[in-house]
Amino acid sequence: MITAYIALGSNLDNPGLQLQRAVDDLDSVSGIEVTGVSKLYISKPVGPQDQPDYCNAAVEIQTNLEPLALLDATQTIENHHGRVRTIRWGARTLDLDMILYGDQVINSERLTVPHYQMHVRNFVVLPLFDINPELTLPSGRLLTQLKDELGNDGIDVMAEQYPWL
Ligand code: ROI
Repeated sequence: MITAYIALGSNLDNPGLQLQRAVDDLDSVSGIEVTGVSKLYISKPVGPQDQPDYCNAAVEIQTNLEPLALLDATQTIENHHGRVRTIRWGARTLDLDMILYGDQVINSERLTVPHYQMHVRNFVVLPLFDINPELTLPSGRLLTQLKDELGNDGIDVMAEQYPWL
């Protein structure tokens, strides 16, 4: 079993509910067990500003799926939530980003782990910190240090305890 972390984001079609359903969807995949859920956050869009605010969260999972099989599973769930890939950095019903997969570093055509922008996104780092404040990245960096650097600009807690809604 590998411990992995997945970041969740949505800013369309009842974002909080999209994320809550996505947690259940992940847990119901054979080979995935959700073992930790962050608080639910609301955050200002990073990138194009002409889109709604986001809901963000993260989950910890135990999985026996290989990285690309896990990616397939998350993309299937995104598609079931009506995800349509249009413009880069545009609004979306559901985004599931594999942030960490054990302590593996992966650079393949389909997958980059750790997520290449996690260290500049407080909407990823704060939820991870809720679940595991002791987390160390494969690079040796401490999550707590990243969190202190990034601060709380543009992000607020919407709900503390899962189920959030
Ligand atoms: N901005 C916020 N606040 N939250 C996200 O999940 C998010 N996801 C994205 C982009 C468009 C970069 N901006 C975001 O993909």
